[in-house]
Amino acid sequence: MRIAAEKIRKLEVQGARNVAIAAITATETLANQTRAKTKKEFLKELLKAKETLFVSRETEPLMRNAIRLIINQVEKSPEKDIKKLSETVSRASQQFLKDLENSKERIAEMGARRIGDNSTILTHCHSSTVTYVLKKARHDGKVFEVICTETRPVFQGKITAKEMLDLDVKTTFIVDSATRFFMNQVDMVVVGADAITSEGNVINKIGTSMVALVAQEARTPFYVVSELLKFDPATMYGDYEKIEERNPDEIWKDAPKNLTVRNPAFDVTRRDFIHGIICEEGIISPHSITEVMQRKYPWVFK
Ligand code: RUB
Repeated sequence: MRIAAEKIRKLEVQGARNVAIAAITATETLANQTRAKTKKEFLKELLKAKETLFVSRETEPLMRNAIRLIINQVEKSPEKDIKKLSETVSRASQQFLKDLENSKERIAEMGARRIGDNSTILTHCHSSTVTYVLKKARHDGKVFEVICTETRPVFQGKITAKEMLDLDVKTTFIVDSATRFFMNQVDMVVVGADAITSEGNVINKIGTSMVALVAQEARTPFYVVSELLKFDPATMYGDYEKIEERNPDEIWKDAPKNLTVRNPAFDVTRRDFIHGIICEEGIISPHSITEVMQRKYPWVFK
């Protein structure tokens, strides 16, 4: 479990979806290899794993929703036998992963339809959901260009750029601060999400809100592609989504002493900047997120 959490913390596993998948897989492995003798011990192990995973990256409600759902299945099971309980974890994990995969396919189908033929798409950071939508659009025969921001400080834009080239998509790589310079050539901005709040605001890689601001000023449509389960129910009850602040070394390794270097990993894009959230339920307004969640995933609020 520690190894999985370390990989997540160090960004060896990157992007909300991949983080959630790695956490689910690690939880399933832990349950399969447990030495617990009683249900109480088994639950204690699972809860400890949950803590370790949750602190590995703070702004990842998809991971939190998944792990909570899985542990909840064990808590409410009348079963006492450890083998059976570990099978419960496996079943819940596999079901979650399957649902996640289905959501991705639905998002790709609808998202790909929104990609205009001969259009230019700008994206920020690396979102596996965004690149999957673009892959689907490509396979559907759409011709488009992509502009990728490099995404300081750890350059996830390079992952996006390489994936686009693998799809034979004409790709341009720019520094983050060149976004306004190119925005007038862009037909649509598409970004992923790490978290969605009850007010419909979206948290994604640092710089996303600046891209949204620039897109609005240039009248360029700005879309978010996201599984609904990136919704954070705690925001509904007053909590703010925590913004992970990473090691300043990522920005400047041997920075002068006494210099303060800050490294927030994410920022908040207000719903007014977002044309639509492309999710498994269709293209929805960020304003309707809580309603859609209550209809589709009522268990999230329990
Ligand atoms: C990645 C990032 C991605 C979202 C969505 O940040 O902000 O846009 O996580 O990704 P980091 P996905 O590299 O710090 O994890 O669509 O793959 O869930």
